[in-house]
Amino acid sequence: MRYSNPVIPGFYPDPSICRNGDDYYLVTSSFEFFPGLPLFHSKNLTEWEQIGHVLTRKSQIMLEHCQASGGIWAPTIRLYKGRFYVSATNYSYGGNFIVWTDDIYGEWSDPVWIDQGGIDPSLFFDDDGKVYFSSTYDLPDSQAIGQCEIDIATGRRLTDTRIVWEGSGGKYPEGPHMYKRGGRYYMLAAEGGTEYGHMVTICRGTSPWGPFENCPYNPILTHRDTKLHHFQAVGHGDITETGEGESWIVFHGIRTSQYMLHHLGRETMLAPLDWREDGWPVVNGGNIILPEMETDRKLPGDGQHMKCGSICSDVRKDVSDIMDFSKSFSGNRLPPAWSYLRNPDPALYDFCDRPGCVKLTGCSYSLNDCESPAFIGRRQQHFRVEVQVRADAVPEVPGHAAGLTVFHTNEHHYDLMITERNGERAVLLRKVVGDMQTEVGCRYFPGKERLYLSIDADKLEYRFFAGTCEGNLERIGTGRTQLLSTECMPMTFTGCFFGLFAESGITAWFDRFQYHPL
Ligand code: 6LW
Repeated sequence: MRYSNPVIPGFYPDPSICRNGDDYYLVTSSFEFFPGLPLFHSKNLTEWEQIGHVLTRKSQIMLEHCQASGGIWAPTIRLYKGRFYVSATNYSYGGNFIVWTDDIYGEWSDPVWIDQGGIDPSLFFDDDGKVYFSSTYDLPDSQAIGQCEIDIATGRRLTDTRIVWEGSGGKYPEGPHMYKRGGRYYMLAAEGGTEYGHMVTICRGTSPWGPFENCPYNPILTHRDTKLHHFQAVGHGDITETGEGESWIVFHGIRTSQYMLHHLGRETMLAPLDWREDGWPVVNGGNIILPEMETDRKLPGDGQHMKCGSICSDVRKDVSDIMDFSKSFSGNRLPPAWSYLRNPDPALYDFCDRPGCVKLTGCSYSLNDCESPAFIGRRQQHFRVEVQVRADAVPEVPGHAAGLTVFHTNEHHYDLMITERNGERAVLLRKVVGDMQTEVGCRYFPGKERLYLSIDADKLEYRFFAGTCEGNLERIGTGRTQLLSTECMPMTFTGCFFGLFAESGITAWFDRFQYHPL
């Protein structure tokens, strides 16, 4: 069979997977975006549909004032006796926690906080009923994997946290996941840092406490020595086994736009994993991971294909959608592919005011703040894509601004905005890069007519257009993808979004949002 990677394109990093019968579930990190921890479902491992989020209430996910790439890091999802558990870190508030649900389509519990430091917490349920909690463990000059036993009902630690593995020799051993196979305990980890030296390594022992022996074939997955036009930074994996006993590994990797730059975030990928006769795993037969994967295996679920929802994950498929906000929006929740920034103020959003529209009311926070401005966005999942929206916004004072943004962090975004200049309504492009801010391409659109705002993206550039006549928009300006790349930012782990925003008291109605990959 053939399939394409990434299986979930766009900013969906640190994937973790579990199986319930013929159904697979997968979660990824979400950082400062809300709701937290996107949750996906698949029957065949290659096509994923986002069915919701794990963290949907403020009582589960505190993100107030959190800096870019603070918030929710690196989850693990596991199923035990009919109950789904997710462990993750709130890097900004409270540290490591577990939530659970008995209904994967329903609400999850409030967090149970675990008294163990570090990041990337993981759960392992042993056959004897014991539950182990592992995460990173900070040493004065290095890092290791630490583990304790917990009471899963209360989250109470039953043992001290002990160092169980120092990794295979790479920096930052992290993302631990334990599995039991053939009576042996395997600990999988990420090493090398999440950048271009990233890798997946493994060790094993006869007790969950070790001692662990390093796999002689480590790293079992890395692209640190591959050519730069291939996927880079592959690592942070989690293994699942199909009902037929075949193993697969999900992990993340990046697609660079040009030499050593990426702006779409770390994306979820998939590869077959086989167990050698000596009991060690080999990923994709030892070959590199490619956009077009070919394996002699059958898809799980008899190749059953899924109907793709609004966030179809197959990069080759046309996922263009024209969004009717009032239809897609139900019970005060955004459609799953959409996010807010930090904990949203519900007073800034109205999905019922006008049919098909979302109404955003700007507040005193702008996209530059580590706050929750009026913003909703969806991830950029393709290099080449056209995005368009129609906006009804009439600014009254100079600070009023509303429009369409390419948003990576509060310090890195390009905003095509309707604002006021010299007493008239204008559209311009505001570019914010680090501590620099510039405005270009001011065009006047007096009156109150609705305006079309559009962005045309390729690997290297975003081109911004505006106008009153859909087929005839004026060019406002351009922005390089280079300056919205993760490599230009300090310690960030996210990717670009296309978003709608409002600032400073303006009211803006948006409709006919389109995301059209080319
Ligand atoms: C995550 C760590 C990592 O906690 O990046 O790639 C960190 N791996 O395991 C942020 O996603």
